[in-house]
Amino acid sequence: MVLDTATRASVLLDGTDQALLYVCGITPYDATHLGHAATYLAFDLLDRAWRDSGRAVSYVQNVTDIDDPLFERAAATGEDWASLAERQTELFRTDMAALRMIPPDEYVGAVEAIPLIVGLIETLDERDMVYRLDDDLYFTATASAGFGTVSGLDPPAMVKLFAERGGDPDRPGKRNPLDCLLWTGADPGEPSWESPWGPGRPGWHVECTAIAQAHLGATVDVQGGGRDLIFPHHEMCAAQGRAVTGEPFARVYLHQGMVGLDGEKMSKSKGNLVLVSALRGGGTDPMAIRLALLAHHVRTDWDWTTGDLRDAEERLERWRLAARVGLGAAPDLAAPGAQRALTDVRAAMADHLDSPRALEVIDAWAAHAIAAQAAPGEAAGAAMVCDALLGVDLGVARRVAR
Ligand code: 5CA
Ligand code: ZN
Repeated sequence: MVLDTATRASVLLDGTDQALLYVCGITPYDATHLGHAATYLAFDLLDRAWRDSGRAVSYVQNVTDIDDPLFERAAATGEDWASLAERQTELFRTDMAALRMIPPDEYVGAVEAIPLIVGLIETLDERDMVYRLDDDLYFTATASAGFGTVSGLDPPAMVKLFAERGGDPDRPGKRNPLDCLLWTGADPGEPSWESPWGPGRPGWHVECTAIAQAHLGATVDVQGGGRDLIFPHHEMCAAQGRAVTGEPFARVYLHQGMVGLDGEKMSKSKGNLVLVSALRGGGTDPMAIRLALLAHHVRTDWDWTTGDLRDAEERLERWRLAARVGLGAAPDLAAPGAQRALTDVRAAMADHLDSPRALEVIDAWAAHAIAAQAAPGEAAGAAMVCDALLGVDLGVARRVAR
């Protein structure tokens, strides 16, 4: 079960053999901070749980390689925006691999998705949900049936958040303050692309709607991201998606809590970042970073401290010590200790991706194994459970697999 943001209910994520996952990807500058990593970890756990239950997962992430902050950063440092985006996307992929996130089937950039985005705007236009203001195009968001059902916010709260998170509720000439940009006319000195409405570039929300629908279909099982994306981003994606197909955009909306530093949300724009690459560069074991993130529940907002890392390093050492006896042995998942670990970690993951509880399960196994000397097959089995369900490599399972 997971908690659906839209209905505020715990819902089962079972269903057909195929699971469709769309997670909002990075805007490629200053990647990858620990907040990003926490978000992608949450969906990696979901991906692993789905695969463990026998479902085939189709997983797509976008890369927002057209966006003001990216262009501004490139202009400030004198770097070409496209090479900045490419460099940061590559760094992100390397960080994700180091943290043992199963990669999505596709990373789709906004630039390469322009034809899809133009097509989607044309369909919205046929439905009479687009209007022009100067050189820009707007989506009549509030006219879309079901607008507001993802965030559950009332219009004044939406207007306030819209202004804080990149929207333009006060622009004169808009039909409704909450209408969102689909296309912006070209600004001199900024990158632009040809379209039926003249040169310009796409808005942010329409990027994710177009990519998700083209690559996964009308309705994904889960749209995911950090909690900061509930409004306006996921509300707008949902409204556009429904307007195009008449179907719900996502069955479930799942959000990761915000990771902060010193009491503030960790964000590129504030500059209060701890980067995965900086920790790795300083010699931190990526598995300790992963364990530090796993120690916090998906739904909890939390602040990163050096204590998080210290605790995770100690835990990793204990787990590796317990698993070491399994080195080279064939994993025996039927051994009682390994079987209990498998059953209990599965149960924790099925219960709202409760990773702190899963860590307690392995802690208990490790304490028992260290005190009572687990048999090699059991230790290799428990290590396999950590590897497969939690993505934590204890240096045993991989050697067995070779
Ligand atoms: N490109 C858009 C999504 S389409 C974007 O929000 N990019 S981002 O680089 O700002 O964030 C990437 C992902 O990390 C998003 O899902 C976002 O919700 C999540 N995220 C950003 N900051 C944090 C944070 N401090 N804690 C947890 N998750 C975060
Ligand atoms: Zn998105």
